[in-house]
Amino acid sequence: MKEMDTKTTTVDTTNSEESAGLRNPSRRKFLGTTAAVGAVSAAGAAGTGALVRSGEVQAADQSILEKIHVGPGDLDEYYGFWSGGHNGEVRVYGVPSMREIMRIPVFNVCSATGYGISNESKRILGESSKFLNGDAHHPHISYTDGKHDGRYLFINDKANTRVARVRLDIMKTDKVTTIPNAQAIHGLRLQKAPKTGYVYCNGEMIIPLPNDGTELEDPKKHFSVWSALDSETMEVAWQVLVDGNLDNMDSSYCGKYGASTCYNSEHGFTLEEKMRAERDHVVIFNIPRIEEAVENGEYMTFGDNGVPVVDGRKGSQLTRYIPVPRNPHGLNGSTDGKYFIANGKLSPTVTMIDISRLDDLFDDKIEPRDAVAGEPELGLGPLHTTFDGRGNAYTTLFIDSQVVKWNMEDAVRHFQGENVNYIRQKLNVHYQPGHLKATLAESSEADGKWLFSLNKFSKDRFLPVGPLHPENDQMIDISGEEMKLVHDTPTFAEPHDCVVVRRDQIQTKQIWERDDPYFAETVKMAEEDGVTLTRDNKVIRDGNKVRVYMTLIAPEFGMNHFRVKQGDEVTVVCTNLDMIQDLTHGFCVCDHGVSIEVSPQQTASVTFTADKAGVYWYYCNWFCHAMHMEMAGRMIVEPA
Ligand code: RUQ
Ligand code: CUA
Ligand code: CA
Repeated sequence: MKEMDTKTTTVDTTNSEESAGLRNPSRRKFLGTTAAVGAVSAAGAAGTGALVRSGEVQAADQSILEKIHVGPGDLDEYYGFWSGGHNGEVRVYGVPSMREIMRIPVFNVCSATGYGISNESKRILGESSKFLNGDAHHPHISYTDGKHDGRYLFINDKANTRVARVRLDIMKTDKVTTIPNAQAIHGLRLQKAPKTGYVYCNGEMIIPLPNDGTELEDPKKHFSVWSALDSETMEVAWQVLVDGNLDNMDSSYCGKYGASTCYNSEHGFTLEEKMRAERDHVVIFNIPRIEEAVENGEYMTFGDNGVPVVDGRKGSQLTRYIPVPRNPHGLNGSTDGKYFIANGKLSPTVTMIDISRLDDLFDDKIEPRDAVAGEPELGLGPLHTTFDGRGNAYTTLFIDSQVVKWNMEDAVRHFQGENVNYIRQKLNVHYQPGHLKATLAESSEADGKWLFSLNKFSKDRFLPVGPLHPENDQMIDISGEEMKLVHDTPTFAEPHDCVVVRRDQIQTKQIWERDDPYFAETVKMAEEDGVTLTRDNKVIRDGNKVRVYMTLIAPEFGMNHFRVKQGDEVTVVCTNLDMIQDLTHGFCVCDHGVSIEVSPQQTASVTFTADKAGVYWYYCNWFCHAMHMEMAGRMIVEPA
């Protein structure tokens, strides 16, 4: 097996021939050019791209430009949900225009909406609201029968070991769970059928369990766990202890299996140790067997979190370990429900695991490697794979800076010894792609229209902005025989992954409903204070705690001033009485770090200390009316 020089993964691999072509200042980027590549049917199955890297620049054809142009006032065909990487948020794009429509704060603090500042968001973040950072990687949308149902989006936080749920009807994060017995949640996927009951997620870093200081050095005593959360309560239902770590994962459309790559079967602590073995593995999880073991009480617990942990280490009847070439990364389930595809990273191959053979594997009728249906060689640094619903797969080649289109059935035939070429085309991307995703390619409805290559480096593709460069998400037309590069979108802080669904699959509310659970706790507090939020403007003192209830109607606050004493803990509860869509107000107090969004019919609250005597203006910070600037009032703080 050909192995790449691992050093090159961290070294810039400038495609000089492309750079030369791309530095032409008169080039009209958007309207213009495709680093097009000819068809590669002539390329050998093992070809790594030399044949097709012409670097030739062609004018994109007019019909594609018409397809991606969404005129003023027109709406996009798809919603795209992009992870915001270590900026910690989710971004909503319109596809194909690639216009950013909204940002949904998840693991970050948002100055505009007050997420991480308001009491409602702090309740959602719980204990973890003390963290100001997050690292969001994998956004996934809930399912009914293998199709997206638009209820929820779930996403992981690698940095602070969390999983969050976003309600798609209001596009707000409504639950955040910190995962115990794990460190760094990475791969995350959902149960696909009959309905998303479980949210599955991977613990990436190996740790001693319990991680309480009693064990610090022995690598054989470091493990990771695979977790299943209940998607409704967002509580951890159970975990599976495994050998090695877990990287990326997917679940089968039949609902029975989960599969996860492991790049550190060695239990290594250092880079060298993690690369020592020729092969690592994919762990297959048998979900019915795991549920049965939990049911029968065959589990352990660690520390005082009480989460049942079943033993899925090598030799367990709950898991199988399928050896795959060195340090695999992405794991993608094909949309026809047939294969789990593990992407080789340090190997130029991807490994196709035949899901229909997994029953036999668990019944010990076949050996682990007998479940492999194909292992096509695609090029250097395969990281992730996506699908067009027409039998083709598309894999990113990080080192080669290419997306390779290949045919799954031809790859299987080749594996069986037939002399067929499974590679269809290699397209240069700019540069070093990680994830890629085609429209609807995480569901049984993959439609093979657009593909996004999420490239880690952008180098010369955009106006320079200093040493920190944006990433480059490239849009590729895959509707025809040939992939065609049509658009570059700069993105901030490494959006690891995205999911693109039809617009009819998402239904949102235009204004809040008064009985929304998002602010139910705050409504309860008001009731206890005898306050009717939609009517009253009132200050309630309770020792040194002061609660200020205020209504907002454009362009006025219900109170043009309120009085507190220096040192008081002040809670301001704002209720927007406007009923018109788009009429959001804000509540911002000068010099107190206080800012919250109050959308139509929403109640939002914030608590802070009035620690300085004096006059402090509060104002509406969301432009709402011709008299928006005048929408302000005074907080009068009497000296202590
Ligand atoms: S990972 S570049 Cu965090 Cu999804 Cu693969
Ligand atoms: Cu209310 Cu601006
Ligand atoms: Ca390894």
